[in-house]
Amino acid sequence: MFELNRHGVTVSCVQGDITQQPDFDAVVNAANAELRPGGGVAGAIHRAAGPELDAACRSLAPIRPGDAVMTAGYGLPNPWVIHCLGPVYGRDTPSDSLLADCYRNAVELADKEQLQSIGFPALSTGAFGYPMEAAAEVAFQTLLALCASLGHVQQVRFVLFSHDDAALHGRVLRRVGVSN
Ligand code: AR6
Repeated sequence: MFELNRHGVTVSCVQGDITQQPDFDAVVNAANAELRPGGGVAGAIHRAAGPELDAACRSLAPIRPGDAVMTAGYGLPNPWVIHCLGPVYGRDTPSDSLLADCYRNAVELADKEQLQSIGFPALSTGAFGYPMEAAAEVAFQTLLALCASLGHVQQVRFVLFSHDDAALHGRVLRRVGVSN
């Protein structure tokens, strides 16, 4: 676990499952454009939330790379889910600015809805093929630059499936935090 505080916002990296973060107001779904269950994070979130989530998503789809939309969490331990469509690495271009849009739009939506805490998976780093270290740099640069403008969000947690991915995110967060 590694964390740093910027302008009253704590940004942390932990190993775990994004569907098991009961102390957070919202978790972020690594969605597909149609907001359907799919695999990876999206499959896990829809399994935990149940069929009401799939029904709620229908009127919001399709979304475009970089977009963020919000639904209730239904069977999840969180009241809210923010669904982001990350870029397919190298196909949706420029991939770095589209990935930055995801993080910016998700955290600004959470703040607009007066949420205090938001948990992210490593968007685009699974089926969408974004190299993890490069993705983590985009994520932390984007989020640290936003901290000063947030009025409600106080906790941003990155939840990584493996210990190695959590350790890598901790290293990148420390590095980005020193230079930003
Ligand atoms: N908790 C935390 N991290 C997870 C979990 C979990 N339960 N499950 C996977 N990861 P992905 P993408 C990690 O593929 O690349 C889906 O099929 C995983 O190891 O979920 O944005 C959708 O339907 C990886 O590092 O998201 C879309 O079509 C990261 O989460 C497409 O995949 C993201 O992996 C989205 O692809």
